[in-house]
Amino acid sequence: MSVGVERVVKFLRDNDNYCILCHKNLDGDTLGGAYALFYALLEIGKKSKVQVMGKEHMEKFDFLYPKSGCELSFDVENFITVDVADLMLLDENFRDKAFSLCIDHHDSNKIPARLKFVDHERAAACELIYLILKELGVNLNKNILNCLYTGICTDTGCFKFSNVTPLTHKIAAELIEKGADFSSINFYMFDNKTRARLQLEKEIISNLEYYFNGRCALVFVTQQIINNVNATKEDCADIAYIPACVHGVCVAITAKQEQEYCYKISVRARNGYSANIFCRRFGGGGHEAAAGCMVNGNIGLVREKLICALKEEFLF
Ligand SMILES: [Mn+2]
Repeated sequence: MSVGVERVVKFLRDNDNYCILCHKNLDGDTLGGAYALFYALLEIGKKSKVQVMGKEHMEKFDFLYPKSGCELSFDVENFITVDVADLMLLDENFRDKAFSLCIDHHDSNKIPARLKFVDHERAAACELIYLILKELGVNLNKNILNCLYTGICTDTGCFKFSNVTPLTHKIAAELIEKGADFSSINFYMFDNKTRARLQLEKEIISNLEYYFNGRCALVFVTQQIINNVNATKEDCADIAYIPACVHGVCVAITAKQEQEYCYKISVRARNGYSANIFCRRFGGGGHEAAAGCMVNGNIGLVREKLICALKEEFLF
């Protein structure tokens, strides 16, 4: 059961010393949402810090971080998760914390928090953060504007995914009106690419496999491919959209090798096919249009498992 936004604001006003947790596989929504909340708490005189999992770092998100000096030292009293659907998306040493507040937009949310502000109809956790900050009545300064805009544009694929609602555009319009650097943010989030990334895209395109009259596309991205083109972890982000943009493809699967016999599967689906339902067969999940799971085996076995599941689930 989700609480109302007034309850969230009461909690934030009545307490202090927050640690805001982002999810693993850092993205613009979890980081932008966490820092928007951080900057807002700073505005109302509360102490907080943002905790990124492991040593995850993506250069393109560097502008979201505060300039040194506004990080205060304090003993954490309250843990808040932003955009985190599952405890497995937190580092082990954070999984057993008592979570005071969970802010999320995943249908599959399983975080055992005292207060849950969860709405799967919101395109991004940053939409929920926006609603909280409006209710809190803080001035949306430049840092907050850019953080919220980044979360919303990245989680909606630049306002193109089916999760976009009229509210998404209304919020974005207000952020732009107040001075969010939308044009530069969109360029760095979507158009600017390293040479290694372009080489990786070339490899992905040449390794695409098509099934079921071209309704499914599948690609294996092995460690060998990644090493050959010298791609960093950041270069490998968001590759799942590539097979999904092929004409006629309704279900697109990207299988990225994590270990010798373990593949991280990212599914993109359209036209009534559910990526979430497909991934749940393998113990994963996500949204209707985008979901993920892990599948073990060598390439041959993983391919067989995926194709078999496609047949069973979607009656191809
Ligand atoms: Mn999100």
